[in-house]
Amino acid sequence: MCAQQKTSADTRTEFDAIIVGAGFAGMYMLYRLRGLGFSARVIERGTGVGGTWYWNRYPGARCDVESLDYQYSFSEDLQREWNWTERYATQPEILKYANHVAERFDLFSDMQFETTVTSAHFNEGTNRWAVGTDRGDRFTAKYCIMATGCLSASRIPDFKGVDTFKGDSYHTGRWPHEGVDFSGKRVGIIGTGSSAIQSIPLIASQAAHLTVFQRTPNFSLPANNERLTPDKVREYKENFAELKRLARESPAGIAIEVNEQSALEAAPEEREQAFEQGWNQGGFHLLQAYADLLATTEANETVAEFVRGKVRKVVQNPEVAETLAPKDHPLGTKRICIDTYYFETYNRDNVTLVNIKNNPVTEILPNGLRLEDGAEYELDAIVYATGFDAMTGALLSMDIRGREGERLGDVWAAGPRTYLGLSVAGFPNMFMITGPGSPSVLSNMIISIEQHVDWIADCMSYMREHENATIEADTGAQDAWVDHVNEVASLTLYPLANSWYLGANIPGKPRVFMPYVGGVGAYRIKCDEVAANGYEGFALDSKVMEPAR
Ligand code: NA7
Repeated sequence: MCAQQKTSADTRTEFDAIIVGAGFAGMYMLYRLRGLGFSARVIERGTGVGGTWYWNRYPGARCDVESLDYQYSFSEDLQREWNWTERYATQPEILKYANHVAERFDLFSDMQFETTVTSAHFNEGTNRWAVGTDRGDRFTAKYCIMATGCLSASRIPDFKGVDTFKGDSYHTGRWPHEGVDFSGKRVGIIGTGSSAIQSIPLIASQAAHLTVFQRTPNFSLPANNERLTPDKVREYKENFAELKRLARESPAGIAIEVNEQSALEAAPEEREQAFEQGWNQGGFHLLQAYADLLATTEANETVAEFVRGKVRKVVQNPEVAETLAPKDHPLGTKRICIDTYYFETYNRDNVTLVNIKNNPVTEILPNGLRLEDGAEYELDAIVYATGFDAMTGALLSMDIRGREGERLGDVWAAGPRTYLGLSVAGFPNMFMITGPGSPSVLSNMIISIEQHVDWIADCMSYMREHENATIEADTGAQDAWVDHVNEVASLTLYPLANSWYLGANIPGKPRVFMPYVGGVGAYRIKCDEVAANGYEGFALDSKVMEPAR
């Protein structure tokens, strides 16, 4: 079935809630609201569900959280009937899962595809949101729920001449659905973040030549991906409820045990052995070796040097190895990448690494690109693996206006300010799922999505029961939360890196550490306490009742 056939045939324009985005957040939000008897419409720009997994179809795209951990936990039947095949699921498999969920719970009938929300204005007379789209729709809803994703506004830097390129160019986050054949082509890839690190080995195996333009080397750990055995899957399924409980209470939304010992207290040989074991286990396991690896620069340096040593061992050309070995930020302060044969790829004859740290791309030419020192590279295809306007980009791409017509873009001119990452003062009845100021990208996204969706659904039920027309964050509570988010971030190593967590990848974007580093478990307790105390820090208004519909 194609998306046009799936898209809602419903002609209503008034709903209890408009949900923007049909990724994992929007899908589960719709499921919960339906179950509670609220009317809702999901508006989605793409032709299908899946969000990140709909858009990021570049070769080698996989989740960096293990598949058994990266799945919904709300339905026992769903988890029992779905079987992941690999330790780290590929993008096609995750997209298949998203479609399975949408079909299994009949979500498509309340979804509208190929539609971009362009505006959302709060009407103080009716206490309703007016939501406009690029197709001319005008919806109204009591609630406007932003399920727009943290990494959905893809970004090509404004290089001079981007449009003059005569070959084919692609952004990893907007990959063609039909795939790309690079056979016989001279390909250039700009960027060495997670998307590049996953796609480089596959593009290199196909292209005539691949030139990698690297501004900042990244720490990358081997996935050690493998087929999941039936025993492993059975064991996970049998312990599903307990594992999910542990994940919800954990710092990062994944049920893993961390050694309580300090890396600095261990003897060098013992430490080497512990790191080797973590490295061989694959993925983020290396970080479990000691409790303080992400806490102090000294402890961090022990593991960072271990990883640099691995790069030097794998990459045969010492100069290339040194260029690939990250030294400008502590390990983990930029999103760690999980790879399959990334560093090995630089031993291929058809791969060249170009360090553009102090010699940036100055112009895209009709047949390639030019660097600041005048060097030119002839290319048949360019892959922009240049990332996203993270966390705020998708929200600010819409004209969102709250009380007195105030624009979200103006309110956030110096960086995002939210209460709990869920709500913004002055924007009543608008919720964000995994918004800035919540653990979001520092966690297993599905766990954080479910927590926010459940909190929002409970809040809407509470308001219905108490006949509240609006809920709105207090400015004081919001200020206190923003201060807390900043304070805990300042106690960590995160601010030491120029990361997209800080908006540092976008020239001119205010440098504010956007996700909440306090941990998923502690954050959940805080949100639950707020709700249990009658939505402490929010103003609930019942003076103006909803108009009859
Ligand atoms: P990332 O992680 O933001 O990576 C983008 C890469 O592009 C990164 O290496 C950037 O270098 C590079 N970049 C960005 N702008 C430029 C310019 N102007 N010139 C050269 N290089 C540039 O995006 P991904 O898509 O790889 O991954 C996003 C997340 O998806 C990832 O963290 C996982 O959570 C999944 P920089 O480091 O800024 O120097």
